[in-house]
Amino acid sequence: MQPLCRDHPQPQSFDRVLSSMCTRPHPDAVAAATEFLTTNPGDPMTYQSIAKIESKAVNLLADIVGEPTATGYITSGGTESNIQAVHAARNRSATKTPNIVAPESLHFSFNKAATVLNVELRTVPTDEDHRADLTAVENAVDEDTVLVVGVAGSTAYGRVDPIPELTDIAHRVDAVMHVDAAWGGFVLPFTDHAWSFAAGIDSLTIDPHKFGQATIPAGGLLVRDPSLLDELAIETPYLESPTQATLTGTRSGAGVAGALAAMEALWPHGYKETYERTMYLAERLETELSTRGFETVTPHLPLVAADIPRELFTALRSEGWRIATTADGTLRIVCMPHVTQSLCESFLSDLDRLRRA
Ligand code: 0PR
Repeated sequence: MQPLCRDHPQPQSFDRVLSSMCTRPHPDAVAAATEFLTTNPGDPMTYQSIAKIESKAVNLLADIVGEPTATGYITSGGTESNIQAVHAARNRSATKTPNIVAPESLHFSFNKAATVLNVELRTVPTDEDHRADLTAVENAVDEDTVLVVGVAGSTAYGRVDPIPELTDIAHRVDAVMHVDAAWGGFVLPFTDHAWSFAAGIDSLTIDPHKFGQATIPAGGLLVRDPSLLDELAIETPYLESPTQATLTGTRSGAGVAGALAAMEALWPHGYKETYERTMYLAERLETELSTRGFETVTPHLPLVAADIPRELFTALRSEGWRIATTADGTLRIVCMPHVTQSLCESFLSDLDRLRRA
């Protein structure tokens, strides 16, 4: 049988992709996703096997973050996880004028959460190393603060906020401490930032469809105390299961099955190897770019930022390099698992040629 989309462009190849936080999925994830394409974890009493797979996937995510008793669900991605974290925190509080406090390095999904949930978003400056400024956070929280955000692997610079200190600040005003580790979650266990939920984090975003090498869509929302998830429960009169905590109704069984398969194949050794290889590449790229005289931001996780002239950026893009910039125009290269040494070398050689042109 001919594929239905035979007249359309080929699906994405990862050649020359240095901008994405997604990557080529593990083959086991592709096989599992294909097998479970027609299942709906949103109706767990009807689709019982995918419901069991989801609970295994959540348990494995809980192991990865070092809090085996954490609970949660597989979301459609970091955006849904962050929205639901804000949602749960808002519902948990009695205040009529809720606010959330986050460093300006936050992902824009929190702006969506604030708009949809009618919560005030207070963003505070980061320090000179692009991490949350603790004094600024301290000054921004008050008795109406329902949630404090810490980013663990920021979208622009791959920075990790001081999570234990932010947690103290959050708990002093009885707010939920939420960590956005959507991108960083699968590499943090192998770094000095291997703090766990034991540090008091209440909720966490960790996305299998980014560094977890799962198929899209697969995000993760975890909570330390199940009562926080109960804040999201909506009665479901037409389903056999009584309540639902998810934002969407019908969900992708493919995403859930792909997430479990990827994590079973790669946790912990495969993820550790991937982290070591991509971190090495990020450090090499940074050295190479700074040797050429570009101002760089030292990578803490596998992400390099460098100030290159706009014309050079445009020339590289027109040669097919998929590269992106931060909000202030800095080149940002994400060393995802599909990024290899030869890809980096070929990027640098194109950059050298275009720079001299
Ligand atoms: N939190 C953080 C820290 C993120 O970096 C992202 C996505 C999210 C939450 C939201 O996750 P979802 O996109 O899964 O809802 N950051 C990337 C970005 O906005 C997303 C991305 C991924 C962009 C792949 C491009 C791409 O090809 O830049």
